[in-house]
Order: sequence, then C-alpha cells, then structure tokens
Amino acid sequence: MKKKIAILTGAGISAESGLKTFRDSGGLWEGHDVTKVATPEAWRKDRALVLEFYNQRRKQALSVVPNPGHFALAELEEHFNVVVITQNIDALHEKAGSTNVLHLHGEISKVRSTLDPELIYELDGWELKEGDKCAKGSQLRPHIVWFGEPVPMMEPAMQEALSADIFLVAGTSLVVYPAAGLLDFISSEVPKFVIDPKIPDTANGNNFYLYEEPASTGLPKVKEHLIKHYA
Ligand code: BV8
Repeated sequence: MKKKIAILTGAGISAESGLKTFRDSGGLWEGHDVTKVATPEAWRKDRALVLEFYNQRRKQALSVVPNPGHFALAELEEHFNVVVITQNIDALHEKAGSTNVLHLHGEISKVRSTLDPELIYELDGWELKEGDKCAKGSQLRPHIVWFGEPVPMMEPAMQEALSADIFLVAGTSLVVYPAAGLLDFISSEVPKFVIDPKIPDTANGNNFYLYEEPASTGLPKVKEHLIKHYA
C-alpha cells in the first residue's frame, strides 16, 4: 500500500516560473493591494478594475511553465499516493503532471455565474469582459475565492490532511486563513517538511524538516529523501 503525501503549496512554488508572490511584491499584485482588489466589495465598487486585474494575471498565468519544484511533486506520484492542496490559482501543478490537485482559492482559468455559483465555465483565452454572461444571463466573475469569502474546498482539504502519512509545505508564508490552519490537521507523528528560502514562523521549531532554499532545488531533494526513506 503506497504511503499518502499531502502537500500544501503557495505562491512561492510558482515564483521561479515567473509569477510574482503576494508577499515579495510587498503585498501588491500588478500594483494593487490584493486585499483591496480581491474582495466582493471591490467587485461591487469597481467591476472593471477587478476584471482587468484578473485578466492581467490570467494572461501571465497562461504564458508561464512549471519549474523543477512542480515536476518533483508530480514525479512523487510514481511512488506515493499524492494530493496537492494549493492556494495558487495557476495551473502549473497540472501542467507538470500532478493528477490530484485541490485548489483552495479557485482557478484563474475558470469563471462562474454571479447568479448561480454552480454554473462554472473554463474561460477560453485570457479575457473576461463586462457583458460576458452565464447561461442564465448574469455577468460572469472569476472563479476565485476573494478575501472575506468562504473557502468551500477547506472541508475536503482537511480530510486529506487528516489521512496523510507525510506532509509537505512549499512556498507559502502561511498567513492566510483558513488555508494555513491545515497544519492543525496533521497528526504530530507524521513527518513534516517545509521548503522555503524564508522558513515561515509557523513551521519554524515545530518539528519540521527544514529546507531553507527555493522550491526548484529543495523539492527535488525532498523527493529523493522521501523515495529513499518512505517509498
Ligand atoms: C474567509 C485568491 C470567512 C485571490 C486568495 C486577520 C487575521 C487573520 C485572518 C484574517 C484577518 N482578517 C481577515 C482574515 C481572513 C482572511 C485572511 O486570512 N487574511 C489575511 C491577509 C490575514 N481570509 C479570508 O478572507 C478567507 N476567507 O476567512 O472567509 C468567511 C467564512 C464564512 C462565510 C463568509 C466568510 C479567504 C482567503 C482567500 C483569499 N484569496 N487567493 C487571488 O489570488 O487573487 S489568498 C492569496 O494570498 C493566495 O491564494 C494565498 O493564499 C495568499 C498568498 O499567500 P502565499 O501563497 O503564502 O504567498 P506569499 O507571497 O504570502 O508567500 C510566498 C512564500 O513563498 C513566502 O514564504 C516566500 O518566502 C516563499 N518563496 C518565495 N520564493 C520562493 C518561495 N518558496 C519557494 N521557492 C521560491 N522560489
């Protein structure tokens, strides 16, 4: 029976693919304070700004490719039962070959009805415009969890964390909740690894194996270690 690995990733794993992180750009994405643009209030107040903000990020996300960090996680599937729980809205884990990816905060390539949240569509291309409507005639919005909105995928993510034999954290500052709270669902005897050039405080001294380096070098090392000792 293959051991199960649960992996929580954040913006840092996509940094070396060219996508800016939330924190390194001083909390600004495309020059905007994301907690001001990625909110239902922003959508109500200035829909055109929010549509443009996500169009720019969607265009960028469509132009980048996975890095060795993404590929290392995909390659773990040869030896382990792997679930990638990501806070990222890009599709780089899937592009690298990961087949079991849970997006806690939505996906940049998807849009949904503002009338019926069950109506979700894969957007063709990078641009979502004012006037692009769902089958029921209401404006489409990014299928993204904004600040202040609930995180429906948190429940399945907690279940995955509870049944993990091994836990990895890569490229996240662990400042956003409830995602960061996933750590509370990892039982204490499960080996935990953190890969980040700046180890987040939550992981420091919390019996994590520390890989204080970028994902592109740290994750291939962790992959080798896991195959050697746990496969
Ligand atoms: C909710 C989609 C309730 C949008 C995102 C005060 C205190 C605590 C919490 C709160 C608070 N006030 C409000 C809250 C709650 C809030 C929150 O946590 N705010 C934070 C800012 C304090 N949370 C929410 O609002 C959540 N919803 O609580 O709802 C509710 C419940 C029921 C009913 C109604 C309401 C929703 C949060 C989801 C927001 N959406 N993303 C978009 O992308 O546009 S969050 C977004 O930011 C990302 O998804 C991610 O989660 C977060 C960024 O974090 P990281 O991914 O960790 O990135 P960061 O830049 O911070 O860190 C990068 C890391 O990588 C660093 O450690 C760096 O060192 C490392 N790194 C850099 N380079 C590399 C690297 N690592 C490896 N290799 C490298 N090369």
